[in-house]
Amino acid sequence: MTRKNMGIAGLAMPVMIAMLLMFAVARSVAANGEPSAANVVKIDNFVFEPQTITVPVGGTVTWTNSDDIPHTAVSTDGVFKSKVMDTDEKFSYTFTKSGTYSYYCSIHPKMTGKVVVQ
Ligand SMILES: [Cu+2]
Repeated sequence: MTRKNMGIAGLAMPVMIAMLLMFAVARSVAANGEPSAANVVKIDNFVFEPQTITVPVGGTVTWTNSDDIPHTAVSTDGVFKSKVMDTDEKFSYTFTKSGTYSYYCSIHPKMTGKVVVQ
């Protein structure tokens, strides 16, 4: 290796380590700050996806409206009720008791889904 190459390697190493550290920090922020992808119900094309979602007791489910028309998520038993979600709006609810929670879209009642808390 020439002296010039050694210089580049010596500079590149700390930069790479710094980038790796920044990547690790960004990842841990995403893991703690945002709801995990597993607890997200996406609404698109008049469908709740996944139609049945299972979360632990104390888990939070976040509904995200990815459709270009408004939807809601309303518990059949009145446990939770979102406001009307326009495109890209979200609604979250934390489930503190185990059970099966059926819900539907009050604007389009044929849209149904289920949250299983266990
Ligand atoms: Cu709807």
